[in-house]
Amino acid sequence: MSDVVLITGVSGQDGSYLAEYTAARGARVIGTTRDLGATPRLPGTLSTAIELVEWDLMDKHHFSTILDRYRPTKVYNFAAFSSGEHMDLNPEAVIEINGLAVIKMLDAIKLSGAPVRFCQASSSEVFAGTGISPQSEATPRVPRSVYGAAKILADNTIKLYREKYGLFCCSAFLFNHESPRRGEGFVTKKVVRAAVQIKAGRQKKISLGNLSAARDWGFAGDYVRAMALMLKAAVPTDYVVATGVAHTVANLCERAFGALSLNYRDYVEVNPAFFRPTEAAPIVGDASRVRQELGWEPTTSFVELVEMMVDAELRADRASD
Ligand code: G4F
Repeated sequence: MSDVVLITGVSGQDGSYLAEYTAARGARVIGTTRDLGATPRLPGTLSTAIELVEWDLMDKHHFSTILDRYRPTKVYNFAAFSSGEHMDLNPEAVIEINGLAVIKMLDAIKLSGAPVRFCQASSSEVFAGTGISPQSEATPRVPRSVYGAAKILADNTIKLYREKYGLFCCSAFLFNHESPRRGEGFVTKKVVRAAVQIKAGRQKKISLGNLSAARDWGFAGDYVRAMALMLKAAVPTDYVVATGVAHTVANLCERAFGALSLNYRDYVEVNPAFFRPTEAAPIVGDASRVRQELGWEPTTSFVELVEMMVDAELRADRASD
């Protein structure tokens, strides 16, 4: 029997990569969206490869009817507030969407009695206050934002439903993962876009926060592949998905501007308005477990990722001329 894959947040970066990955492997792909009329254009050939269905994440009854109607074999949850800059704004909405909505989905799956496999896009933000680095599955979850607290609520409920009710459900602790499809609120896209605009002579400077802030940046396409492996595994398990290598925002600037033969020091200004409180310890993942147990490997290095983003930005810029 071929897979029927249901993806929430399908129009976002991760949802669209996973939709492409699973559709290319013969799955019927159903993507949920809150408002069909307002759904952004899907990248590439996705608009013809997937079926869109309208669903408000807080409506558990409607999710049950979607489960009945499409009978998915796998559900991937990417629907979330994801912007790093705004992790504490509107805390109730963040808890509802990043936490409570996950519980509603799990419970609807439990009540349906169907053998649906569920994978949650969790985050390295759950480790932000831990003080231990690198972070693995064994690292205590200590949030530093409402966003992190909501993800932990979802992760704990997933573990509970797995252990108490036998659901095949798991969390992928995704460290920062980027691509040409990244939104502008994230530092990678902000830097790459500015570098291309500066090269074209349309922008003079870019203001950034802490240039020494370090992140473990990987390619989103690699990370959704890890999630697909998690739902193919014999047993449901939570995994850290990361490259294990940290780079600073300054390294990012150096690579992005360098790819355009520019020296970032000539264009980058530091603005304290973009500073965030520093983490208790560097956010770097130890992904040994997913590598050893599922054979996952990232295929794209940090340098290749930045160059891929710069190339895509240049192409988009030329196309818009
Ligand atoms: O790109 P960012 O905004 O990503 P952040 O906050 O790490 O969040 C992302 O990764 C998390 C996984 O760890 C996800 F949970 C979350 O959903 C999202 O995907 O910031 C990256 C780093 C930070 O240290 C930030 O302080 O870049 C630093 N930074 C320095 N200047 C900046 C800026 N970040 C942004 N967005 N804008 C700046 O001007």
